[in-house]
Amino acid sequence: MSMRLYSYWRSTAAYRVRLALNLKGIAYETASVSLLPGQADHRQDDYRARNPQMLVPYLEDGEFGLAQSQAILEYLEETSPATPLLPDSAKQRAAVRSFCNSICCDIHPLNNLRVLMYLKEELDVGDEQRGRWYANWIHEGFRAAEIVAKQNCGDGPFVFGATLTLADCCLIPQIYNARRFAVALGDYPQLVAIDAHCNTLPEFAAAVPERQPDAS
Ligand SMILES: N[C@@H](CCC(=O)N[C@@H](CS)C(=O)NCC(=O)O)C(=O)O
Repeated sequence: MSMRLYSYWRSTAAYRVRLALNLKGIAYETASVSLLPGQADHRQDDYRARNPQMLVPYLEDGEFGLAQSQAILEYLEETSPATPLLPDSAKQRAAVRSFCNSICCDIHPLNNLRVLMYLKEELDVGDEQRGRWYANWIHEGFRAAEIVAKQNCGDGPFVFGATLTLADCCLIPQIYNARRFAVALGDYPQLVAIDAHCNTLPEFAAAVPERQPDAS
């Protein structure tokens, strides 16, 4: 039985999981969960029964269900090791996870939909200031990611050199998201070059939000 990914086409966190599934050649079906404010499927009872956090992605592998993209990536890595997305050595694996955390723990949660909605609806923060909030956390995170990528990329083309890892699966969706919110990326030539290369690969092309069945 193929896996089922509860996903929204523009979800940055679901995009990470799509990349890992594609790179590992794992067949899956998409169950669309709209995050659009008027619809908010993720806040309905049936989805909440699956994932009490009311966030996407959520992966079902038969009877087994799992929330949190980082846990899902690790699960896929352990259960489908034939195309590894973590390096052999413990030190390199830790370095890849460290890079992933810098994006997934320290950029993305601050700019998540519910945070932006809270700023707007509860704290009455205007569009211009919310844009500044958004860009600030991207720049803060990408300034560091650019340095770490430069230290590790060598001749590239990936964050950790010649080998594609989970670092690329976490970086590319965050760059997509930054562009969507019109954040200038001129200070991050290394990150932009990695993104350009990754997007030439079919597994990345197939994961872009606009190519998903629920894209609108
Ligand atoms: N730490 C979670 C974050 C998941 C997450 O924040 N998903 C977003 C979409 S990228 C979401 O469902 N947002 C709904 C909301 O903010 O209400 C993960 O990595 O899976």
